[in-house]
Amino acid sequence: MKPKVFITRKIPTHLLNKLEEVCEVSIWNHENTPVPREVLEEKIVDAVGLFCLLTETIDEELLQKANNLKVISNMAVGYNNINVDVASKKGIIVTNTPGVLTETTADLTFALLMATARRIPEASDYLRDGKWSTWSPMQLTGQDIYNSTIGIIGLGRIGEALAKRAKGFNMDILYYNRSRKLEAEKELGLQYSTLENLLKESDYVCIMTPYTPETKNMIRKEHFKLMKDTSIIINTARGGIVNENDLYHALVNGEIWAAGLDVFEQEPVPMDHPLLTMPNVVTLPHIGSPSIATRIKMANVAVNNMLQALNGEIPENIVNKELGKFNN
Ligand code: 8YV
Repeated sequence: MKPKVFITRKIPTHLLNKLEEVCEVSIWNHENTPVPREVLEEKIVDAVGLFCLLTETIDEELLQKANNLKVISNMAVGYNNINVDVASKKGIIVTNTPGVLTETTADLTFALLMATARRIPEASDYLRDGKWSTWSPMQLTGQDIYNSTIGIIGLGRIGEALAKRAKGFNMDILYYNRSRKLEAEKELGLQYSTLENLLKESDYVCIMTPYTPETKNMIRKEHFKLMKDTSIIINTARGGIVNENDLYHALVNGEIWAAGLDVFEQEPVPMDHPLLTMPNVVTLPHIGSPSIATRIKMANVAVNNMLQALNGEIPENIVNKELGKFNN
């Protein structure tokens, strides 16, 4: 009998076929509607494999219903949507898709930085709204990027890829991380900094750290007060790392100059969110990783992780590594 696998979103046909060769696959095939909780609750009962996205909350209550589940393959590098502790206690392997989305997400982060600094969406709307009737020297003026200072909070793979882009713009690069990255310091000329110093010195503060209980609300009221009034905050990591209410007030009070946000505490972001009313906030619908090629690579890695686990192997991208050791 083939093991049952539930997939919460459409994946490329060739990858679906690959799974179907060895699994009995059922799929939530509705592109624009997330899988309803009751369907997830029903499917989890006898699924051996769950292939999901960040949009699915795999919490303790759901995991307690899983009688046969061996593996959760998350098609994302982040896995804050999954209660990994409970999964581990139940012996369920959790996997993610690191590596393949690094450069694409760093590209988007730098694009958002540039769009925010030079007010590109606002300028585009200005033209299309028929407001371009004349020219005045200080109209739509932004901030310089070349030769400025960037502060990177979280120097993982994507943070380091962002630093490489910043180096091309001759930026001074500060970083704050749990541990020092001496090789990256040498190769890219990065300077290790305290969080306070980074906030004080940077023209661009980029949030690149994973979302964990330690990083929840990491940037709040007192941190905005340290920043320059010309500085810009960019978040392509997770919304909950920056306190949105405090960010809104920092922008209203002119404590910082602008923000570029690809992520929000609640996604999709409610349309009456105060940050959506600010002209100096550039907003994106969480599009760090979706280039066509990267999305196919992510799905491929997630399928391989699933197949390895179902085959009794330790998947290449196991998150709860203690289970891998135990199985060994
Ligand atoms: C995805 C992401 O868009 O990988 C991540 O952690 O945030 C993005 O790449 C999203 O997670 C898809 O599940």
